[in-house]
Amino acid sequence: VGRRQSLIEDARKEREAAAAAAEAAEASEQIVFEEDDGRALLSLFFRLRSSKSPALSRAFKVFETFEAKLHHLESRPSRNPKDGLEGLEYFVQCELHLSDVSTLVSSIKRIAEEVRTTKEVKFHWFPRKIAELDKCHHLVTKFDPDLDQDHPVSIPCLQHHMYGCLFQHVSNASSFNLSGEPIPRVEYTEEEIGTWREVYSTLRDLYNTHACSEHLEAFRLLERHCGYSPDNIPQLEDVSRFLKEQTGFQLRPVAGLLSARDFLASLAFRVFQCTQYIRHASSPMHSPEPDCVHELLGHVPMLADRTFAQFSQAIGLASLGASEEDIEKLSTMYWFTVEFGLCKQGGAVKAYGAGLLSSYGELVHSLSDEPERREFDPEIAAVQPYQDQNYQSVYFVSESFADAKEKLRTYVSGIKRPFSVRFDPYTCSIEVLDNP
Ligand code: HBI
Ligand code: NLE
Ligand code: FE
Repeated sequence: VGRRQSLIEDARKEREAAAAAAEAAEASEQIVFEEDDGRALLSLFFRLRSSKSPALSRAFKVFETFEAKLHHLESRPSRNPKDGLEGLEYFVQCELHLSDVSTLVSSIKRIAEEVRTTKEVKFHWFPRKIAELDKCHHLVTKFDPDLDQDHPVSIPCLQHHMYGCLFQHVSNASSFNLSGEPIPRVEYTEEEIGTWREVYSTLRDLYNTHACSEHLEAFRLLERHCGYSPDNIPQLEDVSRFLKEQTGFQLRPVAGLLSARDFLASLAFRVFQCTQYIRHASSPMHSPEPDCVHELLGHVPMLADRTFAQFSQAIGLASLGASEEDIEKLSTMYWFTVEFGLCKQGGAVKAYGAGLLSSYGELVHSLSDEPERREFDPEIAAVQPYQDQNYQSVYFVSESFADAKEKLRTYVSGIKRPFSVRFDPYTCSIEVLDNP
């Protein structure tokens, strides 16, 4: 009796939860989108009054309708005395689209009794078309849209490091879509241009001895063709056009730090999400968060290199639909390569990480005697602890980008996903191939 009581209690709770979820889904379209296309492993327990075929075949019609892949099916005589000798209890495990789970469960509830379920997300939704990246800008830091719209304002969540006409940057980013519209131009203030000038002049001198050859070469092109100079903060639109010609990478304005999943997903499409605002004048030589100095001086020149572009896209492709754990590892590896990577060149060690190339202080520190330098190994770099508020104490040194790309390929092939992905450059979309 105790067991039956608890089953009934569970069934009641399940009904209430389902009703609440349906109500929430109705109230917010977003929930439906979030679950769109992901896959779920669903375990179902239910009871049919009769073991005769109509009840059972109706139940199986439901699984068929939702194209659920049956992984496990088990039945046993019902323990409910009401069912007499006829009834059976079923335990089914199946795999189906995440977005179909609630409809399948409610369909089963119409024909069966004591339906109980548990669901496990098998993989997360990810964009398949480049236009779907417009749905991938979940900010990790939140802005207050009620802030003064006309005056330069500080950004509390960025720890007062940045400032500028925040409203302009946020609205540029949140309304932007990738269907060919140009990135809105920003008018920077004299003070902002002053900050840029100071960082630009200092870094430019240092690049000759500290930056890798790929960065130096692209930087020369950017000065010649893209308005890079101490007195001008280049516009994302112009830079994006330049990059598109070099490696097919394009820029997309973004309002701040994105979730690692969203940020990495865009790399799969050769889209780089860039902030447009600039760091605060009081700390020109280092900013813990990305800003346009970091994007334009650090990332952009590197994205103009063919092999580096392939490396970046490979991390992005590996992240699509990956588990939380693998996203964490990929983003840590991104940190120690794309952001803070060093490489060997002509017998010396040089910087290629954007976080180094945009920070005078850390660029000097990274090649000094202070930090530890280790040979790049993705397995190790993916789990190396780091902090993001100050200089790194460990850096990873690659033999070359080609070598880093090869090592990444090996690492990525060890990541388990129930499918594989391929980027189709003609349609800018992701082909998904089911792994048997
Ligand atoms: N978002 N806008 C932005 N810029 C980044 O560099 C960035 C991000 N979100 C996450 C992130 N970087 C890191 O987690 C990477 O390691 C992926
Ligand atoms: N520390 C870098 C800079 O000052 O430009 C930014 C790092 C962003 C991850
Ligand atoms: Fe960055």
